[in-house]
Amino acid sequence: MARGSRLARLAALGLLGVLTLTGCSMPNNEFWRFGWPDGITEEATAMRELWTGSVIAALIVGILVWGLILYPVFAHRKKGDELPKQTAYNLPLEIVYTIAPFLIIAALFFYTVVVQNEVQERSDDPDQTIAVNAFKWNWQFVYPDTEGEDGEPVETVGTSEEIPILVLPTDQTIRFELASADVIHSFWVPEFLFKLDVIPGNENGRDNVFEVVVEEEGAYVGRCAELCGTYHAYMNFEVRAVSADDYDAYLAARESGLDTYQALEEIGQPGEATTTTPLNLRERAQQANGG
Ligand SMILES: [Cu+2]
Repeated sequence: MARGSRLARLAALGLLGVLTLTGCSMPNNEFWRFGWPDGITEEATAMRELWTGSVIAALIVGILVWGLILYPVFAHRKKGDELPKQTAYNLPLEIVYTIAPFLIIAALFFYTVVVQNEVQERSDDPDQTIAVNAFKWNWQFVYPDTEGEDGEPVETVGTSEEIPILVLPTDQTIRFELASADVIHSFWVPEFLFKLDVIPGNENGRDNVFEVVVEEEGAYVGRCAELCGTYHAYMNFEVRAVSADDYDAYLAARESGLDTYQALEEIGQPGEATTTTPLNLRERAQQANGG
């Protein structure tokens, strides 16, 4: 009985540790990420913290279990020919190790749902809304709240010669409204640690919408993550995350008639994509043929 309640206390302590550890913010470095990739959005941070917390919780449980295995292995080695005291049926102990896994699962489930809701959350009034149109085989990015010289919203379209650059502001809520002109594509920015299928049509109330807050300026590659046809590999794009001021300046430059390249140069950014290049099939073929 005494041992049973001690174990129960230990289990409760472990669970408390899990709760506290997943509750506070986690250090972000190679070690504490435990192999998790480093993202650039608030949502990615929440996912990383969930991962770090889960690994720490797993390690706590693991160390407890390893200890419970190794202790009797060494403490109860054969001491003589006399048969040790035989025991069976410790009800409190059995209740503890039946309930403990459920408590662990409940804690992991709870924090997973919290983070999932945060990742999928949609604000009532996002700071920016961007329409992303996927088509065979490239992307069009439209800024619906803007008006270019031709009276149409500012947009950037990729071609086989040009990687489309999606300019985004940091520290603002950005809503992406994805649409496909033909087949299923998938909008994927690896550094967001997030991708969303772009399914044509909005039947059954389906919509392809998500939001992020980008925390770090920089250039990040984006890809189509759904094999959508022959030239699927053409569908690379680039996210260029800039400060809010630069973002406004970029849109103003676009509204005054500059193209994507010129407007980026205008705000001191490279006009062309820096993370990926257009897929040149002829060049690839020549390389494959050794010339
Ligand atoms: Cu695609």
